[in-house]
Amino acid sequence: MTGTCTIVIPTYNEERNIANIARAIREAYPDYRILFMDDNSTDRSRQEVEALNDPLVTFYVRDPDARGLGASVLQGFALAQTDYAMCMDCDFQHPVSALGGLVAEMDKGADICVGQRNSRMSMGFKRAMGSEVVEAFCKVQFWVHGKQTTKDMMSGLFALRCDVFRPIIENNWDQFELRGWKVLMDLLKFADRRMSVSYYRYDFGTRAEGESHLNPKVPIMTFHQLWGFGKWCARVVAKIYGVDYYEMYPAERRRCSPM
Ligand SMILES: Nc1nc2c(ncn2[C@@H]2O[C@H](COP(=O)(O)OP(=O)(O)OP(=O)(O)O)[C@@H](O)[C@H]2O)c(=O)[nH]1
Ligand SMILES: [Mg+2]
Repeated sequence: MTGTCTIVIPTYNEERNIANIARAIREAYPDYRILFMDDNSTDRSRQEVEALNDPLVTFYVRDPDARGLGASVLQGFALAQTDYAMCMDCDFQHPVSALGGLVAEMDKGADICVGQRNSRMSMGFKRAMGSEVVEAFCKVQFWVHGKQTTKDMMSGLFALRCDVFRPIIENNWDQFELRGWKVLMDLLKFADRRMSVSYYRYDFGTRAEGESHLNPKVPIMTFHQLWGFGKWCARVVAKIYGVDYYEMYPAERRRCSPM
């Protein structure tokens, strides 16, 4: 192992944030590695990172046929060569000042440290309430299926021990929601219930620059992660949003009768 922590940052067209976030992390944490997992951005993201000329920053261009936020983060975790890996967004919604706190929790012996949002209100009232309701639903499903839950299971900021999670990722790759956004939830489906979980609270912010990538497929994919009843809910949500569920999940066309 070389160094303590790799910060895995999934990116798509983040030219207005990408160099700023790398600089901010480097200024605060001189020894952290930064691994941008980029899904073939069409803007100047790559040039922005290359101009930094920082040997601890990697711009990894992913396979265009295997795109997905979930896949990007999981692949980044599997590639990390450090004791810990942590994921965060590129747009400063996750404060750089929180990263050291998560690593300090990991140093105390945790297998995973979840960044716990003090409030979700920066997303706006409607989205924050929706997020809380969906999270409660997820927790019930996890409980019904005998799986480990955590606080803030949909947090996009969390750190983990690479030696514990690399085999989980490699052994279950095809079962993850690879285009989905709720990576922590996906990992918890396969993690040992006895693992040690710690928390670090932080203030969730608003996007600094650039445009949001959130779209109606995100809640559909989140429900799809939640076994049979979740998949049924995903089909209902797809219908509400006018999204073709079977185009998203063609393999299920044969198994389920259309609604
Ligand atoms: N690799 C990869 N990264 C993505 C993809 N979609 C989004 N991202 C990145 O995932 C992170 C979260 O996306 P955001 O657009 O910030 O989503 P959000 O935080 O729900 O939306 P806002 O609150 O409006 O910022 C950002 O760093 C994006 O660049 C994707 O398809 N592939
Ligand atoms: Mg964001």
